[in-house]
Amino acid sequence: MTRAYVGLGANLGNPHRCFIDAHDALSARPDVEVSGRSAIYRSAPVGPAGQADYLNAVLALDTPLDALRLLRLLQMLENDAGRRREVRWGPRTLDLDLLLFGDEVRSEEDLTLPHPRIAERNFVLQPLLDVAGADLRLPGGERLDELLARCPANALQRTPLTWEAPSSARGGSTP
Ligand code: A4P
Ligand code: MG
Repeated sequence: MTRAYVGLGANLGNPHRCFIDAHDALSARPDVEVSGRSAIYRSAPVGPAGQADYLNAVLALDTPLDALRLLRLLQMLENDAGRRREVRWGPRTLDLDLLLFGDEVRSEEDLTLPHPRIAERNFVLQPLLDVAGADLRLPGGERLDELLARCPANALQRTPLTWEAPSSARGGSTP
């Protein structure tokens, strides 16, 4: 079993719904256990101007899959959410980045671990810290809280959104 951390980002369509669907799809898999969920944050877009704000969050997963198989699964879930790859860093219905996969370090085009932009992004570091705790170190030895302290301050706001669908989206109130 390997502990992996997955970053979620979305700013098109219904980002909250996409987060819940991805979470539920991962939870339903026999080869993935969702072992931690961050708060859901709203963040100012990094990349091309004129995009809507993003929702960002992080899930901790325990899995017997290897890193590439997990990445393929995440890409399948992105496609299920209607993801189109058009503009780099452009708007998206759902982006699932493999942030960390145990202590694995690799730098192939297909899969770079840790994810190369973790340290530059407070919308990744803050939710990662929520689930992993400040003591988690990257394979290079850096502590999350130290990385966050040095990270550029990009507007980031914790939302009250949860990983459960609002009752109106479940088709009615429960008794
Ligand atoms: N790839 C390599 N390593 C990884 C990894 N660790 N996890 C490859 C996931 N994918 C990895 O990804 C491009 C290629 O990276 C894939 O073929 C994969 O095999 P993509 O998801 O198709 O394209 P992308 O997401 O547009 O590019 P990229 O470089 O992953 O963008 P980022 O870094 O994810 O940035 N602003 C805010 N506020 N919040 C956001 O979440 N996200 C982005 C996207 C830009 N601005 C944002 C946010
Ligand atoms: Mg990506």
